Amino acid sequence: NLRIAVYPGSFDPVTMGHMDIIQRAARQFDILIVAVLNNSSKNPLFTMEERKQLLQQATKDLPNVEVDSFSDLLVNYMVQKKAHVIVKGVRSVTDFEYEMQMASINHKLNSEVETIFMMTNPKYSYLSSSVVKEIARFQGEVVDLVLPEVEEALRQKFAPKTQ
Ligand code: COD
Repeated sequence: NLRIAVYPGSFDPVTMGHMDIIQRAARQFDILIVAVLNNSSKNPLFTMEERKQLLQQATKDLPNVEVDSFSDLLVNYMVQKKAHVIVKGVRSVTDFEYEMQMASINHKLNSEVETIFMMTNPKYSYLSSSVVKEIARFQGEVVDLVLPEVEEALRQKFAPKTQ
């Protein structure tokens, strides 16, 4: 019986904060599926394909980590993947309140699914994809906040348009 966990998110783009959770969660389960939400209501900077590709590069040395996407309710996706554990990262009280509500709803929808929380690495407690995008938009330094491939991808997204 494999212990399969899902780490869901937008990953727009993947940050060192996400990577820290991925590495730690991968040690706790047989298989960790990093699942990118295909959310039509959000307006992502990176396409689904780009977000998945960046995650695949970032996790290529972690043999028990898979990258996938979902557009369904998370609990339905969990059943489809035969996964029982949702992994969430918590940075703050604000994260906690939001995540607690999500965990309660998900438990109500499917009581076999367990949500576990991993505390952020204090090094990355301030770090989010939004912060990274904001800095990169204005040509600021994102070294140490994201992997080099992501830095390059951000540079290309925000490169001044040439005629
Ligand atoms: N340190 C630690 N954890 C972090 C850090 C950091 N620096 N940065 C982000 N995280 C954690 C977040 O807390 C989150 O757990 C995860 O990493 C992903 O973060 P994001 O920002 O990429 O993704 P979100 O928060 O936009 O993802 C939201 C979900 C996709 C998980 C959520 O919307 C969802 O499950 N949707 C599916 C529909 C559904 O089933 N909804 C629930 C019932 S209403």
